[in-house]
Amino acid sequence: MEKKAFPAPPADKRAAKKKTQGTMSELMVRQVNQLRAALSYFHIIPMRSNPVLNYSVLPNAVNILLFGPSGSGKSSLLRTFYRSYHNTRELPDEIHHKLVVKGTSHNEGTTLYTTVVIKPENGNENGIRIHDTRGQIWMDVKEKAQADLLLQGKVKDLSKVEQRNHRYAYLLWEFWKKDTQLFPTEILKNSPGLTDKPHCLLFIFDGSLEDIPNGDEETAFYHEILQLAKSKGYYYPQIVLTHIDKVEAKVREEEKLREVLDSKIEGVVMKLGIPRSSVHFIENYHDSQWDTDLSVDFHSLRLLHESVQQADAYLQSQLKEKSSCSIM
Ligand SMILES: Nc1nc2c(ncn2[C@@H]2O[C@H](COP(=O)(O)OP(=O)(O)OP(=O)(O)O)[C@@H](O)[C@H]2O)c(=O)[nH]1
Ligand SMILES: [Mg+2]
Repeated sequence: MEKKAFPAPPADKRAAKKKTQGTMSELMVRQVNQLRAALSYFHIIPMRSNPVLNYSVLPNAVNILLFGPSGSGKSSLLRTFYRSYHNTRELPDEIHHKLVVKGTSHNEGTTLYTTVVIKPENGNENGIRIHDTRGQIWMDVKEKAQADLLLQGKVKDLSKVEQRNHRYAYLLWEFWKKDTQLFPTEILKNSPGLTDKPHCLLFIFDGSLEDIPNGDEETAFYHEILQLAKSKGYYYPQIVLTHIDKVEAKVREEEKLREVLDSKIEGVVMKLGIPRSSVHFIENYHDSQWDTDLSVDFHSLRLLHESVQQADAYLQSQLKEKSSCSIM
C-alpha cells in the first residue's frame, strides 16, 4: 500500500525523526499539488491524430461510477474526492444536500442515483463527474439488473433505480426483459451515448472487514458484475478498500500492518480475479473529520488521477472509424 511506502522514521533519534517527517510531508505537499494540477489540466485523448478515427463522439467530461455494498464508503469517497481536489473543508450547499452519507443510526444511506460534478468542463479543459449509487444489500438478480442499467448509462440524475414491480426480476429469466419493461420509463434516458455511459468503474468495499467481499454470496455477486462489466468493454475496473484507518488503529506495528494489508489485497485479487495494481487502500474523510489531512488528500487524488487515466483508456477503446459517408 502506497501510504506506508515512505520510509518509517528511526524510533529513537528525535532530530532525525523530525527531519525525515518534514521531508516526507514536503514531498507529499509537492505531489498533492502536482496531482491537482494534472487533474485540472487533463484532456481526454490529447493526441487526436489518427485521421481514420471519429473523435467527434468523445465527451467533454469523464464519468466515474461508484459501485459496492451498502455502507462501504461510496458517498464518503465522493466527498473525499471533492475535498481533496478543491482543497476545501466544506462542500458547496448543492452537493452537500445531494450527497447522503450514512449515519450510524441509518440502515441505508444513498437511495438515489446521484451525479456530482467534481470539476466542471470548461473550454478546453475536460470535466470530471462522479456517479454515486445505492449500495447493494441483497446481492440478487434485481440488483444485478439495476447494475446493468447503470452500466449502460441509462439512468437520469436523482432517480430511484428500482424495478417497476417487485414481481419482476425475481426469476432469472426476467433479467432478459427489456429495461423499459422492468424499470419506470421516467428514470430512463432516451438514447444514451458515449457521453452518458460510465467510463471508469470503481468498486468500493470496506477494507476493515475480515472477508472482502464479505462472504460467498457477495463474492459471487461482484464476480458476476465484473464479468458483465468486462463484456461491455470495462477491462480494468478499480477496487477501492476504504477504512484503512480502522485497520491501522488495530495493527500498530509497521511490519505487521504491511502483512495484514498485503494479505487483504491478495484475498481480493484471488476472489475477484483482478490485477493487484487495480486494488487501492484509502482512508475517507469521515464523521466530523474537519481538518485537512495531507495523506488522505494524497491517496484520494492518486486514485482520482488513476480513475481518469482508466476513463481515457476506455474512451480510446470505444473510438470507431469514421463512416465512409462522413469522410466524404
Ligand atoms: N473510519 C472510517 N469511516 C468511514 C470511511 N469511509 C466511510 N466511513 C463511514 O462509513 C459509513 C458509511 O459511509 P457511506 O459513505 O455512507 O457509505 P455508502 O457506501 O455510501 O453507503 P450506501 O449509500 O448505504 O451504499 C459512514 O458513517 C462513514 O462516515 C473510512 O475510510 N474510514
Ligand atoms: Mg452512499
